[in-house]
Amino acid sequence: MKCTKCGGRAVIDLKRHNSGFCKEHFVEYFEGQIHKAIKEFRMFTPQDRILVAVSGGKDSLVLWDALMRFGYRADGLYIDLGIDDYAPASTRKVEEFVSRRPETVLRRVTLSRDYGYTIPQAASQLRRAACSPCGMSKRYIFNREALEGGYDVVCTGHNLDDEAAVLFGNMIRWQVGYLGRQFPVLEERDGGLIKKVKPLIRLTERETAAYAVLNGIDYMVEECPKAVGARSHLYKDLLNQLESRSPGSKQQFLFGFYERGRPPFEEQRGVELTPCTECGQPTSREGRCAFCRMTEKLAAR
Ligand code: Q46
Ligand code: ZN
Ligand code: ZN
Repeated sequence: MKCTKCGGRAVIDLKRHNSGFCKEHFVEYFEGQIHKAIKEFRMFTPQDRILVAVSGGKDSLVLWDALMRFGYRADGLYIDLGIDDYAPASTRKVEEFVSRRPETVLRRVTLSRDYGYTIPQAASQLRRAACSPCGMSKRYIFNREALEGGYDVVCTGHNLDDEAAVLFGNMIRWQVGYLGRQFPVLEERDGGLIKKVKPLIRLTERETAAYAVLNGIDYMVEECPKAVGARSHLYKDLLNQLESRSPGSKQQFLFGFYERGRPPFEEQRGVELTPCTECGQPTSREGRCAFCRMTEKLAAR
């Protein structure tokens, strides 16, 4: 296959765009899609201080690398979740990444040291699937670290495949509250909720992996062991089957939702936020936030 732009040898074909690219033009396409998302959804400006949530996986490391390369003021935040062998291996990937880029600033949180629990402990004590306390802990810590560090925006590495699968799951169960909030930008809210954005929203997992390999970004290939059997995998498989028969469907599904499907659900939003009486972070309930209630339960057991 030939590069659509220069006629040279293509290293990747992108059926949904009906094109193929050589290395140089794939990198140009990939970075162009990030710039386009940042602009289209008004994610941030060069003046903003950005905190990138990094896990050691390809998406977050590629995102952080690209933002620094574009000249944004982007620092990283890594949370050691204490998950079996996965956490130490992820930590090593992030440390390696940082050691090759001496100008980077990495904020680190270790759940066991800083909050007194690990995700497997929380899951077994609360008798919940690991992703439940994990998701809550990550949301809480991203916001808290961003506020304490004086950042304007938190960036996560969610891509087109992730968001299409989440949308599909929310539609299957008609989670109208979640549908209203599903967007590449969640604006800052009074009461201390920092703006959150997803600059890789126009790119797929396969494209991010290709970009990482072409740019020598070494990442954690193994997935979190707690993700095994997750419903999101089933949704991704189904959407990939659809995509292979009808290229472009996934993007139409997600971006069509942003443009035309989401507005009626958006009206469901708008709950008031008040500061948690214990930690001061914003919460939608009176009194203590969900995170403080969870950590209290863990401490009691
Ligand atoms: S890290 Fe945490 Fe994920 Fe592992 S426990 Fe679930 S939520 S799968 S992105
Ligand atoms: Zn080319
Ligand atoms: Zn709290």
